[in-house]
Amino acid sequence: MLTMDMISALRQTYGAAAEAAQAARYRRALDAFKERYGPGQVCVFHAPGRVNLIGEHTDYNHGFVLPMALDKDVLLLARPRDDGAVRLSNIEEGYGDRRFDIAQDIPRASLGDWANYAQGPAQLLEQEYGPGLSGFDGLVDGAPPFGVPRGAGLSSSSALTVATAVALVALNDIDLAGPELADACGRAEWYVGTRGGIMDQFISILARRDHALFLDCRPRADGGANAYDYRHVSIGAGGYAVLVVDSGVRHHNTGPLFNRRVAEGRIGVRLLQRHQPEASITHLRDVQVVPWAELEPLLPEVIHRDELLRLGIDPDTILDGPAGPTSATPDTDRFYVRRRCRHVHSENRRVLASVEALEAGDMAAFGRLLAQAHASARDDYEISTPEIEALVDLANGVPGTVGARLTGAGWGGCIVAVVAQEQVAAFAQAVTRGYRQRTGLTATVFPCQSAAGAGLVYRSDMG
Ligand code: NG1
Repeated sequence: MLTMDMISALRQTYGAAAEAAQAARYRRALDAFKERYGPGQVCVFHAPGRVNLIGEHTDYNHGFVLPMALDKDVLLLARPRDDGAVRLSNIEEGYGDRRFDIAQDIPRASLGDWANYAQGPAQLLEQEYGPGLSGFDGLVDGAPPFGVPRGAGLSSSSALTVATAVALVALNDIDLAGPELADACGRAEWYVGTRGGIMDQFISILARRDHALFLDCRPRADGGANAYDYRHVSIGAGGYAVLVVDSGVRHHNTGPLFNRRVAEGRIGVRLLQRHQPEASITHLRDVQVVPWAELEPLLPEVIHRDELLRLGIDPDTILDGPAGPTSATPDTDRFYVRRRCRHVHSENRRVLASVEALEAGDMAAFGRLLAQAHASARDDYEISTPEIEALVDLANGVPGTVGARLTGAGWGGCIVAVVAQEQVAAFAQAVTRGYRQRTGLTATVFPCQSAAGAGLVYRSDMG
């Protein structure tokens, strides 16, 4: 039985139009929980995935991003335990059950195992807010069509990390919320082996319906390590839809490729430091105000490992922490420093210009920036694929498309397109049909209707 409380919680989280479908989904999840763990109280937490409008691979360089939360999310149903154990089931078959004990050093499950996304936040919270956190019995529901598509650059992994963190924080009465919680979740996710930034965790936690989040990923010097500048930017006014098109292509094990890009940015920083030791450059962000023409000559197009070692820069240790490139970088000796840094430098400027364009209602200008961002991600960051190129090309060919670009880490996954509202149906038809003709694959188009940020949705007393 769903109570009025639940209906109103669902409306607040997903909007009135989605209420009935979400109610059925929640009912199924609650039934599955009861079947697995028996009757009693249970809390339902949710954490949304996201689509990034612009600002790709800028977050870990302390740059700017503009993501938007999806209404696709991960649910975590949890019942507190008296001990520090966490038992996890998944509503989808094939995931298997997991169990771990919360500790300051939780042994990692094998690479890619879904338990790691829960173990990461559990370990970090125990280190920083323990000792002695209580665990829970949990059921995860990320099943389609409501769940975040996995491995598609829509941040399904961060959604699970964030859902686990909000559950542990709530069940243990930890005083941690907002940007501080998002920052902790960002660090917690390094546990899985990629050295990503904070974008995904921030948007999942701070999302506001029908708004994107303009986030400066550099912690503010004056406000402690967890103070960030951000503001919500209204999207959707003026008759435009944000559409996500999933290519259906998944590139597994992108961790090494991802970490490689992080390392190339850091090598760029180290080379710039050598030229300007007095400038205290710690991230590419520090040279954002310097015109690119001045920076370019200081950064080699490609630099070999031997040369780096000769300069006292060890690429094997440049990613401090658990997942250095020794363990996770493809074995190649070349680092493409100039073009990677050029992407980050130009992308940050595009994010700032995008916020200005959106706030001025200038969709044509925003569309041009999306196109430039795509070209930069493809040519300079080299993260596109033939399937993504086909989708962007098809999207640009539909009348009413303002702009389109790959979104997320890359190497497969999705594109995001901004399309005039009255062209949405025509867009979906033209793009899916064209994609099938060109590649033989099936693309899925869905609108980004942002849900509210992560947290407790509902507490149920199941008899
Ligand atoms: P996805 O697309 O979810 O793999 C990754 C990083 C982000 C950001 C983007 C690229 C994690 C958890 N996420 O996201 O921080 O760097 O790539 O813009 O590492």
